[in-house]
Amino acid sequence: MKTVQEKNQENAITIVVCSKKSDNKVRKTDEIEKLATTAGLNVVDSFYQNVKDFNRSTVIGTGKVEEIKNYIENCKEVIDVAVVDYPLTGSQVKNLEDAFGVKVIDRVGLIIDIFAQGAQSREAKLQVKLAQDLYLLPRLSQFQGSSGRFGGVGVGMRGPGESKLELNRRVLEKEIDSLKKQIAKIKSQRQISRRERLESRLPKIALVGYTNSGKSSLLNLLTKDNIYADDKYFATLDTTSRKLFLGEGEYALLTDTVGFISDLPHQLVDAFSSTLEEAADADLLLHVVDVSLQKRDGDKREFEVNIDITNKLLDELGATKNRIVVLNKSDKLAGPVEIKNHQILVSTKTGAGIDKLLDAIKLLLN
Ligand SMILES: Nc1nc2c(ncn2[C@@H]2O[C@H](COP(=O)(O)OP(=O)(O)OP(=O)(O)O)[C@@H](O)[C@H]2O)c(=O)[nH]1
Ligand SMILES: [Mg+2]
Repeated sequence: MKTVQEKNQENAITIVVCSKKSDNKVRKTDEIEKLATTAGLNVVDSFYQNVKDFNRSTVIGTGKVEEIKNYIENCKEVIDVAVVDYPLTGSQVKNLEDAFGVKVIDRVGLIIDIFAQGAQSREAKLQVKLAQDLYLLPRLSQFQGSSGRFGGVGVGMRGPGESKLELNRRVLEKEIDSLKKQIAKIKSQRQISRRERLESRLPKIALVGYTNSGKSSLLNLLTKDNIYADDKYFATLDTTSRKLFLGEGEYALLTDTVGFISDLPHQLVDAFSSTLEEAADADLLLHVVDVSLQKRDGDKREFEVNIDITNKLLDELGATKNRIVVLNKSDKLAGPVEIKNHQILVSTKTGAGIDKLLDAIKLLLN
């Protein structure tokens, strides 16, 4: 049997748990698979269970546990990790690992792992480390046990917080405290430079929205820049600000930042709060939406659900300023869509609708 390091990629199965009436199996399966792929996993198969009465020790029922255990044992591929699309306690992870004989990671751990792999700036690295520590704290004993059992490598074990094996609770709490202070210091330094920016009287525009909606692509198009944009979740983890020319000597400062997702782990919201609040605090928000996500999701379509999720997070962050909803990727639409007030249809790929968007920006900033 090859080890993870030799294979270079871990094989995974995903397990989707639907517990609410609003949970959509197809959407959840697609999303967790895309997250797993973004984290570098090779998804071999997906499992699903509609859970009404929770099994306290394993979340999914004993029959499902047995079915998955048999699958893993008999699969021609060596399965390295089971990704559970549901928040698990430390003991639930341990019980599932005991049953399956492979590493188990939950959705929160997976998203934090993606952030851990992608963080570049000092601030993003500190924020990710804080999120990892906040996630780890209630799971410390389980983590130490499991990392020993499954080699301490691969998904869930990477990034700024990877050398946690010798930590105890007291050391971890101290580190959390120190990280919060370091992040606050960076924030206050940024506020000084922000004041400088305000003094230069440039209005501030922030790009917000669901991950993979095209925020970075829009910044690139509007400012003729070339920052990283890619067809995966959480391509952007660092805040980037660029000057945007609005015509006749007028400029604004356009800021791109981390994207949103349903059930964004609270550890990440807490750790990235300074970045997110600052974005939400701009004079104008461009809420970017991938309008090509037209699959039905209950009474709504997928892009409409994404709008609701983003709005909810923005409300939580206290965003009160003007918003333009930018319905992006119009080039991928098969037919016409209804455009509501404050919505503008664009494509950053073809440039369609961009002039109209710039007009709306100018109008709202004046
Ligand atoms: N067809 C089409 N693809 C687009 C359009 N805008 C962006 N994309 C693609 O969508 C993917 C995501 O774009 P990004 O700009 O990275 O999206 P983002 O919102 O910054 O994503 P995160 O930083 O990961 O949250 C990339 O592969 C882009 O090339 C568009 O108008 N049409
Ligand atoms: Mg981006």
